[in-house]
Amino acid sequence: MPDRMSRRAFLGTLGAGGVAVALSACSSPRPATVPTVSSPPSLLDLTSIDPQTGRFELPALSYAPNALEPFIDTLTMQIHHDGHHATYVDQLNVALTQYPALGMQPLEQTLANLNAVPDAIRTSVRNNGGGHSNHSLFWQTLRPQGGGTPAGTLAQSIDEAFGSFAIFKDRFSEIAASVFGSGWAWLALDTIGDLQIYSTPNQDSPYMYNHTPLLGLDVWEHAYYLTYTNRRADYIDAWWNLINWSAVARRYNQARA
Ligand code: MN3
Repeated sequence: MPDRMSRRAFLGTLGAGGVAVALSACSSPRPATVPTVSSPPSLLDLTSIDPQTGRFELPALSYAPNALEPFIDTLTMQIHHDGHHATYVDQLNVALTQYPALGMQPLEQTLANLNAVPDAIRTSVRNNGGGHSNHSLFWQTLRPQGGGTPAGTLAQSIDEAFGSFAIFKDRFSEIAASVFGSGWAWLALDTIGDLQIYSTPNQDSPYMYNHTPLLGLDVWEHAYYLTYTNRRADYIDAWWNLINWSAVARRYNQARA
């Protein structure tokens, strides 16, 4: 598969050091050299800095912690948002205290240029900044009574890229199930505006590849263990019932605008 090889090589040149497995979105062959495009998709900001304190903030959930029952239980939501996510934000702020200029720029820009982050805090920014960004998207793309299928341009693009929504769903679930250890599965827009499904380890983010994440599934055990114990596949199946497809489509349209 020359396309897959070229993409892996391409990702490697970006130097973020991740081991994301980029899967070809479709079977059509693409030239080995990625053509230059006039307007790559924009990296949409997910996080914001409190102007009063100059620090990154934990975003509030737009629904109650029990609103995603029975698919994600209340205690998991509380621990995940108020505990895990809050800790990523706190640790990111600690890392950035000695580098105020870095703390002023959008986190997504920092993640996209990790090599420019000082050695002393690069790992912390990667893990905690990635964690903050990833979880910020995760909450936004869930909603009570979610699920179903996307509509509009996103639906068309998923059909074109993967063949059908059903194939996309199967492939995404497979990738999520096969993450070894802790990590994420993603639907992201790559640098030439194609949809890609792949996984990242730990808290690595699609922004590290200059990709725009549209939908991410957290498959760390902390995301599901209380209800699902070791049955990650059941959690993945349940998560499809919560997806806020209009939020995903909005990001897709904004990134391509
Ligand atoms: Mn998590």
